[in-house]
Amino acid sequence: MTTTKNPIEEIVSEEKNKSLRNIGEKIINSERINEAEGVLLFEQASLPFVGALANFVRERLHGDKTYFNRNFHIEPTNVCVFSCAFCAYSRLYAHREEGWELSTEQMMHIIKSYDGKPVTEVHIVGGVHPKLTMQFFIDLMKQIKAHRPDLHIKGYTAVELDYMFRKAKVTPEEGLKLLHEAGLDSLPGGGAEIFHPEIREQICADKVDADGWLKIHETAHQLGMHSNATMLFGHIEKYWHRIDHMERLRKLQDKTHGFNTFIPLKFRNKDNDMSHVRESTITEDMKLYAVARLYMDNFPHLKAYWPMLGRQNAQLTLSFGVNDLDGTIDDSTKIYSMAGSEEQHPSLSTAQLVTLIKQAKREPVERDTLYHEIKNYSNTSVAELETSEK
Ligand code: V47
Ligand code: SF4
Repeated sequence: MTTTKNPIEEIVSEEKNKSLRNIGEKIINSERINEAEGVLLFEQASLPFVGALANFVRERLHGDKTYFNRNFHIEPTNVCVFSCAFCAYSRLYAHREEGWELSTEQMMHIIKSYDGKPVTEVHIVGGVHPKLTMQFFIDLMKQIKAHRPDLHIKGYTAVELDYMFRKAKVTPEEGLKLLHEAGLDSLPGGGAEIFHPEIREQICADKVDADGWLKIHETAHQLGMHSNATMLFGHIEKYWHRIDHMERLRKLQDKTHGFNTFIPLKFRNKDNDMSHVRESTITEDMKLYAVARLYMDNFPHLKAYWPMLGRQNAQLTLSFGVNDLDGTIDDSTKIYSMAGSEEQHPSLSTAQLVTLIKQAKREPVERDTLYHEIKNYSNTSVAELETSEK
């Protein structure tokens, strides 16, 4: 009797490289790949091979569903005590007249400008300002929640939190408890960059190290909060630094299961101290997304952040393991436009985002921050959406 192979079994069995064939079989059988195998995928696998496997895993987990949320960003300040070499956005305190510092009233004005609009999340992230205290942010969150209790506050990278806690002389546990009580619902994934000290010391030596970053996320998870994790890729790191980074996250996720999403962030080189470093190609980017989907087997979601990649490349990632495109965002973030992203005013209406996902033959699903489904737009026409957004 002959058994027929399904398309992915066919692709794997036709692979000439035995080690890659073994990896492919492991993926099909839902077995975990190890660090050496992760590096091997970067070094030796073709883009179609990793892409097909990543797409297989993505569809096994989520079918065609592609999530997005309706959110907006508040960036309280770009004044920062740190000097990350890749950052085009921050200004040192001594040059703060070139930057911005929003007052609580100005931030509440932004919050109120969304009154009546169907946003579910505010993402608060910015520079590490030496004069802004933990109490300032506690008061801000209390005011946001008093005005709009339903709005999920995803805020403050582990870098901002580490500085806040050290200044307030509290432990991560004490600090996170206070912020959580004041209204902080979850943590964004920023500040992770590349964990390995060989790279971290060259690109962001003075901010929280890998253990400090991981400790803050672990503590948040223990307190019942969820978080995301990022990786800044495509600069001076080697393949094994990427795998080392993902391995540290995978280990913590085995322990806490508190991460929602892994978000690879493509390095952009405009107007920063790493402008001499070339940016990665789209082919390299797609391979990174695919390997991330295969390696991060305990992360439910893989996100492509479209303001940094550009819309069409973000659409392409949907064939390389990605199942989340972040959100509508609303022109409220500057971190990428200042570093050279094509998206100078990142803003997509729901109709545009839904169209982008449908063009890629996927199913657009609006979610909240914790991935509860709000609405499946498969059967909603774009005309209907455009009318409802007027
Ligand atoms: O940590 C800064 C990155 C991050 C550059 O959790 C750059 O949902 C590329 O973490 N080229 C902050 N990247 C933003 C962030 C984020 C964004 C969207 C969603 C979420 C989430 C988190 O921005 C920093 C750094 O890795 N970044 N400069 C640059 N030149
Ligand atoms: Fe400051 Fe963040 Fe920019 Fe680093 S990446 S300099 S911590 S704003």
